[in-house]
Order: sequence, then C-alpha cells, then structure tokens
Amino acid sequence: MHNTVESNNLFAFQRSKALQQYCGDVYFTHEDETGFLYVLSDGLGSGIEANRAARATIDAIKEDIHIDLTLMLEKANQAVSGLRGAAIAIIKADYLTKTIYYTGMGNIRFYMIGSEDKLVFPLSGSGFLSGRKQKYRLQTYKYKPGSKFILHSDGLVLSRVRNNLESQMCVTKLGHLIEQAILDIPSDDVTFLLGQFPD
Ligand SMILES: [Mn+2]
Repeated sequence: MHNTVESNNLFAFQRSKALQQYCGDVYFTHEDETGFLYVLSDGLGSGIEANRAARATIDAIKEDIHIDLTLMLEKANQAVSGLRGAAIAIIKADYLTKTIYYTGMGNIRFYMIGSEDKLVFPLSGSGFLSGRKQKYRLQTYKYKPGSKFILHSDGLVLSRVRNNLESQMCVTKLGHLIEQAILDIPSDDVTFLLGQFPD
C-alpha cells in the first residue's frame, strides 16, 4: 500500500484488497519531454495469481514502449495465456499535438477533459485479456492543456468526476483528497493515477 508523487504532474495511489501482500493491480508509467505512456492492469481475482497476470502484461509492454498501442495490447494479451486474465488500459499522450491515444479491455476507467471542455471517458472493449486473439480499438482525443485526468481500477468508486478534475488543487493535494474516500481495508485492489497535462 502506498502513494507516490511520481512527478510534478502525476500522483499514484495503490492499496491491496484486504491489505494483502500482493496487489492484483499493476501499473507502469513512462514520461519524457514528448509525452507519456501510462498502463494500468488489473489481474482477475486478487493476491499473487492476479499479480502474476497483471505483471506479465506490464512486463510484455515494457519490452518495447514505442510500438503501436494495439500491438502493445496484443503482446499483453499473449503474455497472460496460461495465467489468469487481466483488464487493462493503455494511454499515451503526445504533447506536441495535444493528443491522447487510448486502448483497453475490461473494467479500467479513464476520464479526461477534452479540448472542447467536455468530459471524455473512452470505453474499453468488453471482457478481458485471456490469451485468445481479439480485436482492439484505438481511440484518439485532443486534451485540454493544463487539465487533469484520472486512470483507475474498479476498486475505486469515484463520484463527481468532473468536479474532481476541474479542481484547482495540485495533483498531490487532490490525490490525497480522493484517497480519503478509499477504505482503510479495501474489498478490492485499488489503484489510481491522477495526472495533469502540460499547458
Ligand atoms: Mn479490480
């Protein structure tokens, strides 16, 4: 269980179901001056087997973070064959064109403010990664510079998403506030990444 300020513009929080040693949610973050790549994977069930499946997807993705997102998703899919399945979402930001690329399977949620000031929440494919070949959809959006976004597993129930994202607080303060709504001993693994796009 931990929360970390990963950078000036990303706050990450994670707490395991029943405070178990192994969390079934695993995430990966990468950022450079051109953009970022964030991945959140929720292994089916909880505990070490869930962690193993989620970790396998992340490890596969880390092998090459510059390939197309749908290819990345297929690599993650192949990585869980023989393991538990996983729900996953991959988001990639391109700061130059102020674009977000999104793909995912299953119940990971992503909310952001689009360029027209609309709340954007792309839906993932239904089901989960299981090792069986599937079709994946890549979605693209323009983001509003300077706005906040959140990527979270289904262990977090977030209300008033838009109000949260429009808060003037920095991501660390807002992250701590969101954290207060999470049970001390959660009934599911909980992870969220709260970030802010550059101006
Ligand atoms: Mn879950």
